[in-house]
Amino acid sequence: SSQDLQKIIAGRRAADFVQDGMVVGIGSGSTIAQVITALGERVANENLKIVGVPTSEKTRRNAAKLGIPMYNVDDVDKIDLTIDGADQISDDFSAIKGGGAALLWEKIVAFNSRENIWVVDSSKRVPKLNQYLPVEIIPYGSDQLFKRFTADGFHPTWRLDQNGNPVRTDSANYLIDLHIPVIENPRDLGQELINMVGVVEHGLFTDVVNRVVIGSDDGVEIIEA
Ligand code: DER
Repeated sequence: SSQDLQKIIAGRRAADFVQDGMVVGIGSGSTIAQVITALGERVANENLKIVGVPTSEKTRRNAAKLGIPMYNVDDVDKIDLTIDGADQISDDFSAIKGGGAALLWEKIVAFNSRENIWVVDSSKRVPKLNQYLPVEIIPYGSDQLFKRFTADGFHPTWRLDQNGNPVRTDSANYLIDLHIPVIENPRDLGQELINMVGVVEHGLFTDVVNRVVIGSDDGVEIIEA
């Protein structure tokens, strides 16, 4: 599909920002899968020397399989560059992330990185954030939180796996997706959510990204945030 092609060209272009000797934070999702493939080729063909830091166990496995040495965020001094995907990016470079249930480790890796690049296909660009918002919560008290989200008008739904069981994140937490028509002020909403007891992290990423790589039917556009 056109979207798949956009992910391929954007992912491969984003991988070009990785330089020899870098510690690279590697994101999660299908767009980043293209980045991992491109980096794996460079490790194999150019003998690229990098250290990868995963944002999910799935990414750790996929990158290691392609010969990228993977280390935990606590095993490196600092991450030079993190490349990750996003579910939506608004005009002010806020994003919703977490569609792949990896938002907590993604945010931890992002905040320990000197530079952050997001790679998306053109469908992810919106004027204002308006898709479902993932929130990672501690299981104990999660039903109470669900009721509070409902009372607050956030229209919550449980993130369930294909068997209808609640998804467990890599940190063994639950995910609740909030459905808010338009998020006018992501910073304020993020503050409200992070202050709720039992909320571990949310999928609003503000004041994080430095550069966005966007695949479209006309090629790849690179925007400095
Ligand atoms: O969870 C995330 O934020 C991921 O980056 C992800 O949702 C992006 O997914 P995609 O590249 O498969 O659209």
